[in-house]
Amino acid sequence: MEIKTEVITINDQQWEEFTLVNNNGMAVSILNFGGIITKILAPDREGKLENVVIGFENYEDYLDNPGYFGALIGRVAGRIANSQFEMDGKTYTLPKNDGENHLHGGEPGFHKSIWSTVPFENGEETGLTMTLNSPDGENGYPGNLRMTVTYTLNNSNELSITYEGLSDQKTVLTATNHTYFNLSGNLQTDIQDHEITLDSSKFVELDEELIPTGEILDVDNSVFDFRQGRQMKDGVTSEFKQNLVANNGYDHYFLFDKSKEVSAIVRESESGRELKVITDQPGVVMYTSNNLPEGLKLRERQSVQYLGLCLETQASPASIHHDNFPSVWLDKDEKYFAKTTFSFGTF
Ligand code: G6D
Repeated sequence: MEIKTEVITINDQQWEEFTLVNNNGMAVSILNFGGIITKILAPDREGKLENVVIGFENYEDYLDNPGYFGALIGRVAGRIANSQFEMDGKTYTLPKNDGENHLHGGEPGFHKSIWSTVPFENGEETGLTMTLNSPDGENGYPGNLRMTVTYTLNNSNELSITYEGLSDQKTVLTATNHTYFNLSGNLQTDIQDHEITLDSSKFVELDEELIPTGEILDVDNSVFDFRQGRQMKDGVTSEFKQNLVANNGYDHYFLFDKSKEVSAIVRESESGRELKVITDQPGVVMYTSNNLPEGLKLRERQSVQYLGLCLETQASPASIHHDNFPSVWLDKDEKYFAKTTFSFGTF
């Protein structure tokens, strides 16, 4: 196990990039800025290590990062309708950064904050402990919130992300990571041929603004049924309204049936790479980069639509305005805990 550290000067800020390397040569690079995963080197079926995530060529581009590449997201990942919510008789108003709605915690949010970062390693794993204090009222959210995110890489090629939070007032919180995976290696192809399996029989219906309508739909007999595996491109060619509102793809919260230990599997047949997702979270937003801005200068190429697959494990912001959704409410002094493991293998 090894940790390499590099100082990167961006304008007047000094960022640090930590690269975690395990005994198989798998490497994960992470910035203290936004907790951003900038690169993951994972083996193909021949053992060839290639990058499997979207990342910028020039790090100053992470200052804008309209696609939230690789970033920690919070306080609330996803959209909050009308950028406000009621809590105990009081209305809280959040910044409108997505039309009339609030997206991904607002600015600066977790994705543009400098996290205090302490690397660690022992024989079997290496990682980073990252902490952030978000003051009461930041972006309109109640409560002084202390967040701790731990990235851990072990020698089984598993990258785990653990999120812990504690607020001195009742608040809302559901954090995630917004990495765009592409198992082809060095972004050689887009993700339309990736095969996805989800342990999910239900998903959340969206309106034209990508706001949950309050309805939970069955996946049966639709291109939202990933229980037996399905190629992502089915959502691109689909004429189903829910794929059309997402701009010809997926951008939806899937509720896990929790019938299997592994909640999601992604496979790419040319390379033989396989990614398994094990999580304690009740669901996942699967986003197939339908709205990825084109022409951004990435490490290997320019960005194009459908270049990466996001698996944002989390609870559902729909629970703020509707009953029967996985809750994002967090009581005063209640411990928030979430853990997701991304396990890289081959088939
Ligand atoms: C788009 O609708 C999508 C979001 O789900 C995604 O997180 C964001 O781009 C990066 O707004």
